[in-house]
Amino acid sequence: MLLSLLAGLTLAGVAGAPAFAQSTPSTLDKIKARGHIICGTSEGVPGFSLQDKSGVWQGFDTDVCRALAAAIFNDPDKASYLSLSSKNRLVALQSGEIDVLARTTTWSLGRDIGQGISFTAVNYYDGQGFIVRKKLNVNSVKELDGASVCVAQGTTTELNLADYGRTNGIKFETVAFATLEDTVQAYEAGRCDAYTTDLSSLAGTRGKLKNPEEHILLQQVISKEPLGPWVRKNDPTWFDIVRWTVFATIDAEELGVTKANVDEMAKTSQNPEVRRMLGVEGKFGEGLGLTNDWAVRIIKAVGNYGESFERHFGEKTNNPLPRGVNKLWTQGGLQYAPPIR
Ligand SMILES: N[C@@H](CCC(=O)N[C@@H](CS)C(=O)NCC(=O)O)C(=O)O
Repeated sequence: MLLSLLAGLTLAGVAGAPAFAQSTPSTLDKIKARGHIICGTSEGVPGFSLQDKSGVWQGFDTDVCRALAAAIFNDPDKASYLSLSSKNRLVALQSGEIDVLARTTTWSLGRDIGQGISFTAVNYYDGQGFIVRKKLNVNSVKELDGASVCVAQGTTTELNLADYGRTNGIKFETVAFATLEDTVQAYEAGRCDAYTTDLSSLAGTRGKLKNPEEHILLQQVISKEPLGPWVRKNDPTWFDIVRWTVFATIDAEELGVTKANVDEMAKTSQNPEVRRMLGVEGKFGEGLGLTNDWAVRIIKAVGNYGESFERHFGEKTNNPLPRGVNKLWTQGGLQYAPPIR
C-alpha cells in the first residue's frame, strides 16, 4: 500500500506539476476561459457603483472592474457584476462566486487575516459620518447620547459606532439592517434619529431622501475607512494583477499619462518611468501574466486615477465630492503608488 502510494507520488513528480496544481486553474485562467471577469459590486451607491438607465454599472469602483477587463481582454465591457449587500459581500468572495470585490469595502486587520481574503490597494480614503434630522438640533455626534442610529449589518460602520459610544461614554440604540435600502428607508421612515455610513455615500443618500433640507450632515468623521478591491488569498498572481491595476492608474496620473495622450506617450515619451509603465521597456505586463501594454489598455479604458475620480465625483456629477485626501501625494494628498520598475 505504502509502496504503491510512493510510486504514485513519484510518477506524479515525474509527470511534472503535482496533480493538485493541475486541477486548480488560476483565477486569471478561469477568467480567460469564461470570457469575462465577475465583479462583486454594491446595491447602488452614487459615484461608486450604480446602474444607469440602461442597467449598465457605472462608477469609481466599477472602473476598477473595467480596468481589469481591459488589462485582461483589451475590452472593459468584458465584466459582469453581482450586486451584494454589506452582509453577504465577503462570503461571495470567499466562496468563489466573484473574482474580485470592488465595493466600498474597508481594509482592516480583522478582515485581512483568518478569512481567506486580502485587501489589494486603496482606491479611496474615506471616513465615517452621520446624517441627522435637523429638528433634533444637534451639531456633533457627542450630542447623540440616547439616540437611535440606523446602520447596515456586517460593516465597519457598526463596529465604529460601538467604539465611539464606549470611548465617549455615550449610549446609542443601534438599529442594524441587512440591506442598504432597508437601512435608508428605516431612517427616512423615522425609525432612527440618525443614519451613519461612509462619508462618501452620505451626501448622495441625503440627496435621495424625500426632503433633503430636513436633514444635515454632521461635520465630524469618526473613523478611518481605507476602501479598495479585495481578492481571495489563494492566488498571489491575481492579487498582484488587481493591486497593480489600481497602482497603474495612480502612477499614470502622477506621470501625466491620460486617456487622450496614452498612445502618443507610448510612442514618443523618453521618460523611463513612462516607458516602463506603458510596456515600451521591460516585461512587467508579461510578469503579471498579461501583455506588456497592460497599463495602456487600462488607461485607454478608464483614464488615469484623476480622470476616473473627476468622471464620477467631479463638479458636473450628481454626487460631487472634493478630492481631499485622495489627491496625489505630490499635491498634499495620500494617494501614493509604488513605482513600476
Ligand atoms: N466601508 C464600510 C461600509 C460599507 C458599506 O457596505 N456600507 C453600507 C451602508 S451605505 C452599504 O450598504 N453600502 C452600500 C453598498 O455599497 O451597496 C465597510 O467596509 O464595512
